[in-house]
Amino acid sequence: MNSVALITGASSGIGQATARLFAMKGVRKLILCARRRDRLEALSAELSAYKELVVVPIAFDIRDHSAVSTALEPFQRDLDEVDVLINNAGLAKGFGSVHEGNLSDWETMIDTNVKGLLYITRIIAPRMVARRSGHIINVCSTAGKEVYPGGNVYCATKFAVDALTKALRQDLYTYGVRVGQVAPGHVEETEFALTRFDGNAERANIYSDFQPLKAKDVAEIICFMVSRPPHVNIQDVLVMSSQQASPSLIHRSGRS
Ligand code: 8X3
Repeated sequence: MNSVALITGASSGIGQATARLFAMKGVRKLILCARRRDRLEALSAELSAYKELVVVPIAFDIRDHSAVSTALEPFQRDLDEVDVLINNAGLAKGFGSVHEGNLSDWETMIDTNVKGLLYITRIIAPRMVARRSGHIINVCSTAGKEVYPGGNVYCATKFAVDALTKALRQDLYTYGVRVGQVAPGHVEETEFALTRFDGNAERANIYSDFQPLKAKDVAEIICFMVSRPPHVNIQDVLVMSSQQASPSLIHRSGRS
């Protein structure tokens, strides 16, 4: 994989696992974006073990359009080179009914999961169109396929991601730019549950009685998608652990 990849939400979970796997697979340059500079720098230091790899860590809050533009401004030449964009940044906040919902949580999810994805895509996609090549992978969710009680706004943002993947595919396929998504169910080794339950470790303890996917499982799928020959576009991969059959059907029979 002699490519240049940009990954959002690279400081943890699926983004971090994808960065590690891409590094191992020999990508030429990794542009790692996330909010937390210290974590990005730690990951960059770890990946500096790959001598041929150039790592460009860029810290910004994807929810803030002007922060996105300002942070990316000095990196125009790196951005011009991006062959693979992984729109991974996303989160869930809250797990209640709409009539009791928290507006600030809604805004955080909509701004990150939908608007943030659009801001980055609007910057990278025209460069891919100009080069007539590139590959965009969005990280969707089973929550983008089916709603479940308490999921409401999070599900709505992931339904939006699902729609944007389809729309981008239609917009870009005649320009040689591939578009696809992976829609995972429960994934451990991420901050998903802790963020959803506002740092409450007890409530976030939702993986103790079944084996969910691991971040690396999803990274491997992303890696497979982007390493297909140029005539192959994998548009959508819905993936859950063996013990999960839908967002709310989980066989809590113990961990493997
Ligand atoms: C993560 C999966 O089911 O908690 O997107 O929404 S779920």
